[in-house]
Amino acid sequence: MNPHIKPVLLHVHASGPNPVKIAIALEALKVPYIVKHWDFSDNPETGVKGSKFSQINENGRVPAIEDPNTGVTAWESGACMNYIRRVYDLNNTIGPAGGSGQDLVDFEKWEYFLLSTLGPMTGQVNWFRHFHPSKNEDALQRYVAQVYRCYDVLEGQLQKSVGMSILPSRITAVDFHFLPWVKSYSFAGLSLDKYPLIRKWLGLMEAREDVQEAYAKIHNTAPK
Ligand SMILES: N[C@@H](CCC(=O)N[C@@H](CS)C(=O)NCC(=O)O)C(=O)O
Repeated sequence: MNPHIKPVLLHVHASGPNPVKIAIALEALKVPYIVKHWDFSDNPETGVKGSKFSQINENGRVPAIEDPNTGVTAWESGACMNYIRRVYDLNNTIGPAGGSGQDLVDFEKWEYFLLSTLGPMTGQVNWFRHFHPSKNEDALQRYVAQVYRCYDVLEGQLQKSVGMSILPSRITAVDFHFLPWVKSYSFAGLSLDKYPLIRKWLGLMEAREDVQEAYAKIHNTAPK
């Protein structure tokens, strides 16, 4: 990576699954970055719902990035990831491996499946299991079933690479999107017992240096 590149500012919360995806991509591409932590409150100075952060992301959620090299601000993990890929993955190491129309669509369809379905459904399981103020078993079971349906689809896809990567060709940013959501299966009260290939893929992903560095950087900079 060009030594004159200034660090990208990555806005995070220590426990959320979405910001770490972007840290993994920055690690994989060796782009320097600085992590800034926010809490989930509406505190004007420190909260994602406060006035300071709303200048960066009016949707009040992390991740967001500010890139001093280009002046670009981005939010939504999909938009952040694709910005990073366009600007910093000039040799295409984490994008679709092939250049055909089908290769591009295959990348996008799995990316959108995570962003629109597996991620949000897992988020709802977490909400109804841990945070909803009253018990709502029907809602919880609805979302649990949806996540297991997504796991069935993912397990089927992983047969193509025997658990090595979600797109059969190689590890891509798609795997970075899925990792933190699938990794949190046990917090969501879910089991991978029926999903040997997801388990294998998760183990391989967790062993990667870029993944470990990204988690460590966010964890080690979190306010105590
Ligand atoms: N669709 C968004 C979701 C972002 C999101 O929900 N982030 C969580 C942390 S992982 C958040 O900021 N939550 C704050 C809140 O719900 O108030 C993305 O992919 O970036």
